[in-house]
Amino acid sequence: MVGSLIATAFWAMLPAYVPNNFAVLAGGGRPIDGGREWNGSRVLGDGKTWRGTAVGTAAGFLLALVLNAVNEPVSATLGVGLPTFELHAAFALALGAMLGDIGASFIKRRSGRERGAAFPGLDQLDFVAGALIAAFVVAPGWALATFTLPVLAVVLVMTPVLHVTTNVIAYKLGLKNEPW
Ligand code: CTP
Ligand code: MG
Ligand code: K
Repeated sequence: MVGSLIATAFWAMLPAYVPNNFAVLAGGGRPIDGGREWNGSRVLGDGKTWRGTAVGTAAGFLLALVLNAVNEPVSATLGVGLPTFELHAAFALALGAMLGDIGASFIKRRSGRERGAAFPGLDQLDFVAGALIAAFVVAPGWALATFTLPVLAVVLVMTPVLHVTTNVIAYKLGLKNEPW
């Protein structure tokens, strides 16, 4: 029961989990804010780029297609009815994750935090909030059927743990400048 909830939550959120990691790998190039400032601080900062956002969104969307393709054998193996992704739900999860992260950078800059500064709580849940809100707006029927309250509860507990773990690994591998 708990195992199938965790498997479902992890599977449903994978298209929202990978965009940030691909953005880290693809980052660089023109910042989204074009270097502009607002009230003496950058609007978003150099850590939010067009390339990172585009590659991250594409990676999340493509992963959803791959997950759909392997849904049957994986569901059979685990004995769990894993969700399949409607196309616009897949896109919403991926882009929403990136937009949540961008929104968090906007908040960080307004609160005087430089690029890369930690904001505990926000750093771990910004992309989850963005992905879930986007999914519920763009594909409400799919989102309601997939993110039941127990699944949502697992997502909110599991995500910060996974986020902290993957970022520490990316930091140790030299892919990220900070371990958060
Ligand atoms: N990145 C990107 N575009 C995005 C998100 C991330 O190019 N939309 C890349 C940047 O190279 C960024 C790195 O991924 O530096 C790490 O992402 P993140 O930790 O979100 O950015 P920070 O550099 O820490 O900046 P911020 O303080 O604004 O979060
Ligand atoms: Mg960071
Ligand atoms: K972030």
